[in-house]
Amino acid sequence: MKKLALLAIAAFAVSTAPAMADHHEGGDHKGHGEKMFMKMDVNNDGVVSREEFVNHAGMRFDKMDADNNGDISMEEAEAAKKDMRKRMKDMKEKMEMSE
Ligand SMILES: [Ca+2]
Ligand SMILES: [Ca+2]
Repeated sequence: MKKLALLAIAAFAVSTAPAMADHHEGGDHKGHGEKMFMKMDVNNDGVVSREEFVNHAGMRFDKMDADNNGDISMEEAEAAKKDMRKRMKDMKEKMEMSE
């Protein structure tokens, strides 16, 4: 259980890190944390329960575990981080283009 909690925190850190990094670049960064929160708040009761948090982290874990062997290797973690950065960048570019 302790391991799972640590993974949940790690997954959360990975998911929020790019948003924080973007913070200094200016542009449209508002609402990202809120969106993230709403995504995690599956039953929309305004709070993220432990279960919702762990579920979300679990989904993230499954996504990161590219070869589905039940472990996230350093490579998989790095790949997920890079993938996340790329997606954030794509999203940002799309948003800027649509303006
Ligand atoms: Ca909730
Ligand atoms: Ca793996």
